[in-house]
Amino acid sequence: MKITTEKLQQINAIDRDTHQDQYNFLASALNKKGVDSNEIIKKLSDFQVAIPSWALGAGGTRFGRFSFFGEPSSLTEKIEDVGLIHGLTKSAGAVSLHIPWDIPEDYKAIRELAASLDIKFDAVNSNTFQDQPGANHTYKYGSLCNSDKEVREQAIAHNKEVISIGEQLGSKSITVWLADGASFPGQSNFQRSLQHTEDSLKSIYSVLPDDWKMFIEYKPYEPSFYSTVIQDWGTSFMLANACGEKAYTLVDLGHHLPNTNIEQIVSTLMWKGKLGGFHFNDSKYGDDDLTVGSIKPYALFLIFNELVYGMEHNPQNPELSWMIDASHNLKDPLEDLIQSLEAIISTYAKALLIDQHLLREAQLAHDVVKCQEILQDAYNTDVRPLVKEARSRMGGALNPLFAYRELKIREQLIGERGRNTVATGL
Ligand SMILES: [Mn+2]
Repeated sequence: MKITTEKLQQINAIDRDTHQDQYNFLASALNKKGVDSNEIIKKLSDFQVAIPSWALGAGGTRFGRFSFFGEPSSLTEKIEDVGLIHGLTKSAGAVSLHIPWDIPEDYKAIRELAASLDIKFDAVNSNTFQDQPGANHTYKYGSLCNSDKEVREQAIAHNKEVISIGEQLGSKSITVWLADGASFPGQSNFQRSLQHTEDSLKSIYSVLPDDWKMFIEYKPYEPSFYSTVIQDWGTSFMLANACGEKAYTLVDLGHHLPNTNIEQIVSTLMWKGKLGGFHFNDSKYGDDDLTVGSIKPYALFLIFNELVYGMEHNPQNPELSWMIDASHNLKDPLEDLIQSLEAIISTYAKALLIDQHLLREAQLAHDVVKCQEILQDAYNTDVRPLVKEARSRMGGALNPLFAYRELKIREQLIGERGRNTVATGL
């Protein structure tokens, strides 16, 4: 299905007057503080977040998976779903494919479909955390870190193939996340595992096209419960440096132990010019993959503060690759993604409102109270009219979730695809 401009405008008309009043009020209040709302709107409009192809169906837990009706059952349908989200939000202009779940059968047709929906191909993701049917070797005891050379070579060859698939789509980066690790003390030798991983990553890096980046993702535990080879940002940073200038660290919000100061990690990496990718989600306990902003919205704001600071002050750091990496077990995946996008753009808007000049003065004066006031003044601003205005100017929905339900998108998808379709993924 496709969303027609006419239908969307009819739905936007319901809230148009109220929105206009609220936007005028906020723009005027910001103007008095010396903030140009048009500049903020421009930045919000430019902020595009990739949707991973595995997030369009219902996810599961290790106990079970309950399908959501009308799930996309092919890569074409997945890209169409991203097109629906992008059509409403205007902030999901990219898709991140997972190989081998999403190998295109017809590259030209897939490229054309994505282009027609204004969707780019963001990072491609390799998968060495599962064994594929017919594979010669198992990843049960690790992939790039494995003590068996033949296993490592199979995993390296897969990553190289993922790069070549990405090249045919116009992708410019590969994300490597490894499940490699050990669940019991003594199971493996830390130094040998790390050495193998570094050598394997260097081999993958050696075929990376000049205009590509390699993102190395870290995670402290799970699926291994004693040690993970790439456990933290320091290990990822070290490996990225060993590979070369096109290799970067990727921060996934859920891949930290409780209470880790993620904003400080972000800041350090950007200062060193080594933050390449960023995965959004939220968590209460571990890698919970919950809707962005649903548990710790203030923590997200503090992270965005450092991202905004880095984007303005660290030209040594490249443009970041943004992606939502969440799993939807209970909600309609498309509604959940819309909620995540709303949280991301709103929090970005709040971070853009932080008066960095005043903050610096307060920091230099050691006025700790004022520093906190400056941050919380921005955080407590209701930025929703700014976000709505940005979306509306780009031709999106004033209220994407309301429009999604008014348009009866899920009902139409079930009508087209049937109730019992199942998307590939975990
Ligand atoms: Mn991730």
